Amino acid sequence: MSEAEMTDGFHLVVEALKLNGIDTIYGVAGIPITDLLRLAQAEGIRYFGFRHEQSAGNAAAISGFLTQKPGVCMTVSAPGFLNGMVALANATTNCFPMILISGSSDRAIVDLEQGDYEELDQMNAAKPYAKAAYRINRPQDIGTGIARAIRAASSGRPGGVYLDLTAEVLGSALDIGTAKNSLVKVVDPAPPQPPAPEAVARAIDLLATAQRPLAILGKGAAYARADAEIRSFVETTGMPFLPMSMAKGLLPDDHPQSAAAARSYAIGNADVVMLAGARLNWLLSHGRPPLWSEGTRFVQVDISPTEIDSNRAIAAPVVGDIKSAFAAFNRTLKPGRIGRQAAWIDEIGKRKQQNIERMAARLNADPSPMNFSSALRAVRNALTAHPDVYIVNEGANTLDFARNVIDMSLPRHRLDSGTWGVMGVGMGYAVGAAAVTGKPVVAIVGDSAFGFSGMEIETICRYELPVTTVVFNNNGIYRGDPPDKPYSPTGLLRDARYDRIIEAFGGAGHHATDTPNLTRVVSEAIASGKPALVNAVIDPTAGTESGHIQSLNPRSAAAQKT
Ligand code: ADP
Ligand code: TPW
Ligand code: MG
Repeated sequence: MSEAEMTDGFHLVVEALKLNGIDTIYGVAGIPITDLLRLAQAEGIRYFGFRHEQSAGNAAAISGFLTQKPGVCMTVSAPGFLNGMVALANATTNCFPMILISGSSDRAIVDLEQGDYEELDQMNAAKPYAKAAYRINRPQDIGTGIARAIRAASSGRPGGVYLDLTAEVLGSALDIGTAKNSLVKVVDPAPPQPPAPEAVARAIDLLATAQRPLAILGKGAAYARADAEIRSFVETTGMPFLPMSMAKGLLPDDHPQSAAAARSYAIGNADVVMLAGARLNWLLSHGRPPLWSEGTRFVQVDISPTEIDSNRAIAAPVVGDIKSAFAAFNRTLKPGRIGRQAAWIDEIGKRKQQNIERMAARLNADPSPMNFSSALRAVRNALTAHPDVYIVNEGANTLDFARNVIDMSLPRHRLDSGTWGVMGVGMGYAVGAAAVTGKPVVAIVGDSAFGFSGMEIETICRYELPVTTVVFNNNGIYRGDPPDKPYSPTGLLRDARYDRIIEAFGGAGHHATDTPNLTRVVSEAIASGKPALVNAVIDPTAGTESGHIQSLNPRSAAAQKT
């Protein structure tokens, strides 16, 4: 057979990805994937090279959330793979579709632990943290392997899939005929899963008994792209709703039915709660008292059957995809079935008003140095002219305050620390969001949070991405140390100038110590469409330990029990 009739694993992987519409890869190059990345780029796939695999993986994960197509991250063996695994585990935890593809060493040597270069049994290491983990052992299986990875990542409850590609498979030759026949174009990777009609009827019947109904929308609802169906249901029923943080904007935060500014009251007093794409995990206090009342009954709409009853009995489970489920609710809904409960709506409205006024007083103060509220007001003022900006947010106080102060008006525009409350997603999410949307991104990050992925500022500058990073610099994790004291476990360098980091890479650095300046530089940075970093100086005494979750610190938790 002549050479012209042969192909190899490298080419087959690229063809299989392209055939399935994977047009972007995030990664870090090295043996054995360097040539694979070169070939992918030459064949028209966009490649974003990072400084650390965790950020590349985070970019892939958030691309998955934003597009419903698995984001693809490629890494080298053992250490590169493990760096990427943190992002894959985070994707699985947050239900984002992602595929981590790592090159691996010689299986014969790895399996006998004979000490190969970058030796690790990657597939088995990945299994506990991934939705699925597969290995491709023969070049003719590349098409099937990639098809299985795509389906596993995006169908049902989405998650992270690990795909192991041995160096041997990449380098193996295969005749073109066999190769072409082995490719698989995945048809309908995430098919709709409509709920049973009885489940829909049961949910509507339960809601019809409610005096004080409440809808809680989670990031699963945002992911489902059922924006119109959900809006129609919420508005037709007139029921108040609460968005979880990454579901903010699914209905605009200034929607009259939003109960966000009366959250505890609404949760504590609702008699029927409809959860849509939101788990009753720690972020919702597991559905238990004291936040929740014992008598509340639940409708839960979720694609994962085992999510139901995970923390509390669910009276009306609706297992299916949210788009189909809400379409079915809207068809089933008869006018007047679920009443507008005037007293309930009025009471929520009153409490909202009180809380909004209380917050306004804090927001309008202008202390020097700036605190979280005043600095966020300044950033918010810069954002009002740009509602299409994607917001990335991580930190403790920086996260808690920004979630409340920065209103969202469009779905899937707020990307944050998510289910794990993880630090380090910032720059990866910013690159991924800019890459797949082409829209400006503003990353609002604590100074500690920024440090976890800060070197990706070089990546942002290299690709000239429209990302403005605003570092809320209070000299520490939660707060800064008092002057003239040794650094404590939470302290970070006093008065660090993070803005100078981006200048080293040719980006625009800004140092802002007051609110008018902060608004001005953030506005300019967004309008420039170029990489920028704003060092926003925040009072080092302003933050509280652990932000809003101090009750989870073991010492506070123990004190509460006694
Ligand atoms: P949040 O943190 O916003 O409360 P969670 O991540 O806890 O949200 O919950 C997301 C839920 O959404 C998961 O239980 C997941 O199974 C579910 N989910 C994801 N996609 C869909 C979909 N298309 N339809 C229905 N449920 C979905
Ligand atoms: C991967 C623990 C939670 S919040 C935080 C850490 C280190 C940083 C808070 O400081 P920051 O924000 O960002 O300066 P602010 O505004 O309160 O000062 N490692 C990982 N994830 C988590 N969550 C931690 C550690 C943590
Ligand atoms: Mg800080």
